[in-house]
Amino acid sequence: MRMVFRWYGEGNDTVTLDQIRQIPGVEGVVWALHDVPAGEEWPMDKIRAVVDAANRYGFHTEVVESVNVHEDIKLGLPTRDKYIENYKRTIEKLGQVGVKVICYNFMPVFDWVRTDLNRKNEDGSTALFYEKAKLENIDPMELVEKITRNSALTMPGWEPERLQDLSRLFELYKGVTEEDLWRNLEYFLQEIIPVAQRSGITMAIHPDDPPWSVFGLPRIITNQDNLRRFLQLVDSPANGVTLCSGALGANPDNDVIAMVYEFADRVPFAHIRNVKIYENGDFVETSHRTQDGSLDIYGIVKAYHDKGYTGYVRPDHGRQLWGEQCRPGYGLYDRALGIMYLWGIWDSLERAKGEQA
Ligand code: CS2
Ligand code: MN
Repeated sequence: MRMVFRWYGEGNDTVTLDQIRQIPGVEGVVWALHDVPAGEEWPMDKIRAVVDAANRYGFHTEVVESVNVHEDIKLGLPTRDKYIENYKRTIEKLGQVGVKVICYNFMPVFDWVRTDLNRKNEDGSTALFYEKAKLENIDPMELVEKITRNSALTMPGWEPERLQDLSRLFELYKGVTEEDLWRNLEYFLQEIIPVAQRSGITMAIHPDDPPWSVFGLPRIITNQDNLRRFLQLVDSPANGVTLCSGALGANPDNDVIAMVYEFADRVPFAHIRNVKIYENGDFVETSHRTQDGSLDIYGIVKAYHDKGYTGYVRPDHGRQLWGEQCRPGYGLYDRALGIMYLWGIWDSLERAKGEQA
């Protein structure tokens, strides 16, 4: 596995490249132009500025997360074609600077959804929390206000321009079924995958987080059967998945280990983190260790190892520890601890394999 670390860019992250450099075994940063609205073409000078900044610290910039998809594409509106053209131009430019993987998602309106960004754990740390009953009873607008109020830095997926239009978007999604969303996704893939392939890039869709419908909006990248269907929509090596254990694993019916065994060859990028699921359907993000949550992180890493995985891996979200002031989920400490746990498992498996041989 090739370890990478999400970095939001100069002035947009409390974590610096200088700090990331001190985490063992991190070879690259996962980045994006967070200030370019979804649908617009990424300007080359801004792309180069991030690449240069990362390179100065010895990091590569081969993984981008995310190039966001404009809602008109997900809705299948006639205006989608101009946004798809912009998306293609961005893919080509990223190919020119050596990007290998582009992570994106196809969730209507919202990206990830939680009800609490600073849930206090017993040990005094805080974490992202999803309270099922609360989500079912909260008005989406209220949730947006709460989420944006609780984070000084913009949360990915909760960019103001994406959300200012909320009621209009909900209106547009009325009557859009899961099958409509599948059709719109297929249309998008048929357009962009050949461009990605020519550019030396694998597109890697991020699963829906949580992997079920929220606020009555359709969601389709939610389970093993749907991932299989997704990969067959355009059966090309340039059409892949960002297998996010924490997103998929929030549904106890999802067997993430089985998904790794089935799809590893089409997973250029893996997010590995743990969640603790409660009986009432709530879940909280925990430290990476298997014992600390509901997911068998050891088993997941072993599955990648068994498959001879050579793709990129990042610890996903972490808790906020030791009073760290940071973007919720994206502090330095817990993600660094997560990396060391993942390396611990990986190195032990490597050593054991060497001894057997
Ligand atoms: C998620 C998403 O993995 C994550 O960090 O919280 O924000 C993810 O970045 C997007 O869904 C990918 O497009
Ligand atoms: Mn993820």
